[in-house]
Amino acid sequence: MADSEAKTIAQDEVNSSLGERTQTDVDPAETAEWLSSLQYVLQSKGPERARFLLDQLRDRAATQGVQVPSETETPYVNTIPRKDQPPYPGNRELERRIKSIIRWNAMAMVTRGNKRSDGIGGHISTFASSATLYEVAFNHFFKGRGEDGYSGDTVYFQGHASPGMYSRAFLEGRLTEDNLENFRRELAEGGGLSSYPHPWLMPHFWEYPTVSMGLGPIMAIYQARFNEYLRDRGMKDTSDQRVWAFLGDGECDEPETLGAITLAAREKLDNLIFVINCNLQRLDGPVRGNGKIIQELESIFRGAGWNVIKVVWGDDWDELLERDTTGLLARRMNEVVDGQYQKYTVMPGSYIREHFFGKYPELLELVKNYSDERLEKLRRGGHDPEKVYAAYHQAVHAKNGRPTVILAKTVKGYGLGEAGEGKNVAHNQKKLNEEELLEFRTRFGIPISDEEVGKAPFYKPPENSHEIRYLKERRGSLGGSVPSRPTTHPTIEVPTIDDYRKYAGGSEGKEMSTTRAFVRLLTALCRDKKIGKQIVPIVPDESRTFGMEGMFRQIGIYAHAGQLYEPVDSAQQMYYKEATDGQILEEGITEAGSMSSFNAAGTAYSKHGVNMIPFYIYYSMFGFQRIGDLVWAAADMRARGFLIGGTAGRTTLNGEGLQHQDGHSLLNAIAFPTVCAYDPAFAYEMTVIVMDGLKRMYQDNEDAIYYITAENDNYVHPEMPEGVEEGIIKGMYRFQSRDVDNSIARVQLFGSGAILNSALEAQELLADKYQIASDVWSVTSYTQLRREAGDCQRWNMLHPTETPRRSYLEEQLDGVEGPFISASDYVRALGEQLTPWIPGDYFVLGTDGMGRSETRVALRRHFEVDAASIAIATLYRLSKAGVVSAADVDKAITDLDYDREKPNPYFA
Ligand SMILES: Cc1ncc(C[n+]2csc(CCOP(=O)(O)OP(=O)(O)O)c2C)c(N)n1
Ligand SMILES: [Mg+2]
Repeated sequence: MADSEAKTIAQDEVNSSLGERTQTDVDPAETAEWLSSLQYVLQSKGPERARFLLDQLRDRAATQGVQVPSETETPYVNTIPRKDQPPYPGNRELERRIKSIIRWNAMAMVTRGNKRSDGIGGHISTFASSATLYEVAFNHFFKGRGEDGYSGDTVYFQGHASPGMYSRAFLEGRLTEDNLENFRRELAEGGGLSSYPHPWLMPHFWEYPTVSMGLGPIMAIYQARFNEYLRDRGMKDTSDQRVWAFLGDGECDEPETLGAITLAAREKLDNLIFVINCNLQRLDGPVRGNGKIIQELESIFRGAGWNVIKVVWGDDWDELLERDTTGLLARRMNEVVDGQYQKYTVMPGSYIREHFFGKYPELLELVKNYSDERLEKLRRGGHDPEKVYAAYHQAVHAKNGRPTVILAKTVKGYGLGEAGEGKNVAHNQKKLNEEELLEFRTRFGIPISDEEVGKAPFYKPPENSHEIRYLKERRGSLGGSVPSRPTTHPTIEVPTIDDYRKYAGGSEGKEMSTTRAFVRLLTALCRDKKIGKQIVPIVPDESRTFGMEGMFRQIGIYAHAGQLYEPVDSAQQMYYKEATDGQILEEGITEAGSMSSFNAAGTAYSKHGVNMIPFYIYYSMFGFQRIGDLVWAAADMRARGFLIGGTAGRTTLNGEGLQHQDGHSLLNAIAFPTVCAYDPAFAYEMTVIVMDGLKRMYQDNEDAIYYITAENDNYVHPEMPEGVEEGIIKGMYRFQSRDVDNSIARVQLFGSGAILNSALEAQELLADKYQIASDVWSVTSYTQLRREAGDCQRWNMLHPTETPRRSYLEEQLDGVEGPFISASDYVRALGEQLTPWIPGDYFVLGTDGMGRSETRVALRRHFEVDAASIAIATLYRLSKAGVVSAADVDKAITDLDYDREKPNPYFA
C-alpha cells in the first residue's frame, strides 16, 4: 500500500470513527503501519478475521491493564454501506405511487374528520414520517396468516400511525370509503374505525393494542419469546413467524420500551425486529434537541447485545460521503445535534449550505456544484426505500441469535410542507387548508383536480389498475393482509368440577391457606390429560412465597438453553430445574414482563390457533396498581387466562407492611370490563371458580380474564355444602345460619376471603352474648353481583312496561330482612357497590387506609374488620332500627374492650 493511502486511512479512521475523541498521534508512521496491516487482513482474509484480531488485541491490552472502553457507538452514517445493499426486488415507481396514494388518503381521513367535526383528532405527521418504513415492509416482508390462518408475523404498529394502516386496507379492499369517513366515529352508522389499534373494537382487524407508549415494545419482546416457548415445548412450530415492533423515538423514554431489551438478547430472539421511527420529534418538541437520539439508542441496544442497523442517510448522500476522502463529512454529521437537524428540515438549501457544510471550507467545496434546491432535497435514510429494504433484508436474514433494531432517521410530517413538516407543532396538526392540500396533492402526484382538492376527497385507483393489482399481488404472495385477526378460533374441551371433586373438599381439620389450595389445584391441572400441557404458570420471582417450588422439578422452568450448570440444590427433591421444554415462565422480578407473557399466552388462541392457559401468580399489590395498563391492554386484545393475586388482603398479609398489603386490587379490577374478580374464602370456592373460568374461556369461547385473590392465612376449610356452586360463581351464597332461642333479631352478615372467618366469629358472638340470630353469606364477588344487578336494572329502565328482570342478587335476598353488615379485607367501596339492591339497612366495613406491619389480630382490630367490630356495627344498626338501645351499644363497646378513641384507620 502506498504511504499516502495509508495516511489517508489513518486520518479517516481517527477522524470519523473516533468522532470528537481525536487524540494527538505521537507516531504517525507507526499508526500507519498498524492500519496498513489491518487493511491487508481485511483485503486478504475478510472482515471476520479482522474482527477476530481486533478482539485479540483488545483482550490482550485489557489483561495488561490498558483501559479500552468498549465502543457501542459507531459513526453517524448508515450501518450498511451502499456496496452491501441488495438489489431492490420491487417496482420502485409503482410502489412510490401506491405509497403516495396511501399518504393522501391517510391525511384526507384525518382532515375530513376534523373539518366535519372539530376536535375529533387523529394524527397526520407520524405516518407521514413512517410511510416508507411501512410500505417496504408491506410490499416485501410482513408475512400474512397464510392458508392455515395462524402462520405469519406479528406486527405491533405505532399506534398513532393507524391512519396509514387504514388507508392501505382501503386500497386492499378491506375497508370501504364509509369506514374511512367514520374514522374515530365508531358509533356512526355502518361502523367506524377506532382511533388506534384496538382488537376489542375491531376484532377482525387489529391483533395487538399499542398506543399506550412503551407497551408495544415490551409486549413484542415477550411475544417473540413466547413464540420460542411454543416451539421449544413442541406446541407449535413458530420458526417462520417474526415479531415486528414499530415505535417512536420519543416512546423510548418510557421505561417499558427499553426495560426488557436485555431479555431479548439473552434469549437469543432473532425472530424479533424493532423499527424505531427516529423523526427526532415527540409531541412537544425534539426528542433530544441537544444530543442525538439515534446514537444514544445505538449505544443502549448494542450494549444490550442487539444487532443495530442505522438508516440515517438517503442514497443522495452516498456520493458525497464517497467523494469525501477525509472523513470530514461524517465528522460533521456527528457534530450536529438533533435540534439543529430539525432546523435544517424547515430551512432553505442556502441555510443548509451556510450552516451545515459551511462549518468547514472542504465541505463547502464538496457541494459547490449542488444547487440550493438539491441540498434541500437531500433525503434522510428512513425515506429511502432501498436503504430501508437493505435494513429489513439484513434483519430477517441475520439469524445470528440476536434481535435486531433498525434506527431509521425520518422527518416528522414529511410532505406536509408549511402545514407542519419538521415543525414542533407537527404532532397536533389535524387538518390542512386548501392551499396546503393543493401542495400536498402536487408533491405526491395524486390525480385529483384543483377544484376538488379542497374537499380532500379519498382516492382509489380502479381495481384493474397497475397499482391495485400490484399491491394485491404483493400481499397475496406474502400470505394475505396484515394486520388481521380471526374471529372464530379453535376451542378445547376442559375437565369439569366433577373431575376435580378432590380439590373441592375440605381440609379435614388441617389448617391451610387459599394459596395452598390454589397451588395444589394448579399442580393437578398441569398433570391433566386434557389441558395439562396447555397450562402456562407465570411467576415474577415469587414461587417460594406462594409455596410453588415443588412445581420446579415437576414441570420445569422454561429456559431455551436448558440447564448449563449443576443446580446448588440438585440433591433435593424440589431442585431448581431449568429445561428447554420447561413449562413454568419464571420471569424474574418483572411484573411488566410477566404480564406481557400473560398477554402473549392469553392470545395464543387467536394468534397461533393454540389454546394456552396462563396462570400468572404474583403479589397482588403489584398487579393492577403497578401494571394496570398492561391488564387494560390484555382486556383490549381479548386475552384469556387467570390472574392470581397472591398474598392478598390488607390485614391478611400482615408483617410486610404498607407497601405490600393490598386492600384495593379488587377495587381496581371493577374498572376492567372483561375481568371477573373473585375473593374466595375456601378451597372449594377456589376450585369451583377456576373450573368455571376454564369452561367459560376455553370451552365456551368467552373473552374474559379471571382475577382471583389468594391469601396466606391458615385456617380449617370446610367441605363444600350442597348446591352452592352457582352462588360461588355468581358472587354469593348463604354459608351458615345460626338460630337463637327467643332471639331479639336476625341479621345478615357478609364476609369474603379470610374475613369470612371474622363474620363467622361475629355470628357466634352475637348469638351467645346478644341473643341475635344471623345468616352468614360468603360473598365471593361483589363486582360480579353488581354487574348483573346493574344490567337487569338498566334493562328494566329501558323496558318499563315489560315484566321486570330479577338479578341473582335480588333473588337471593328476596324476603330477607336486614340489617345487612358486610366486611372484607378491601376498601369499603367494594362492598358499597351493592347498596342500591340490598333490601334493607346496609352497612359496610372495610380496610380503607394505609397498611402497616402488625399481627393479623391487631390489624383486623385497627381496620375494624374483626368479629368485635362486626358485632358493634351490627348492634349500632339494630339501635338505629330501634331493636336495641344506644346504651346497649355503648355497653357492648365497653364489654368487648374496644378502644372507642382509637384513630380512624382511614386517616391513620
Ligand atoms: C403512556 C403514554 N403517554 C403519553 C401518550 C401521549 N402521546 C401520544 S403520541 C406522543 C408523542 C410520541 O412521540 P414519538 O414516540 O416520537 O412518536 P412520533 O409521533 O414522533 O412518531 C405522546 C406523548 C401516550 N399515547 N401514551
Ligand atoms: Mg418521534
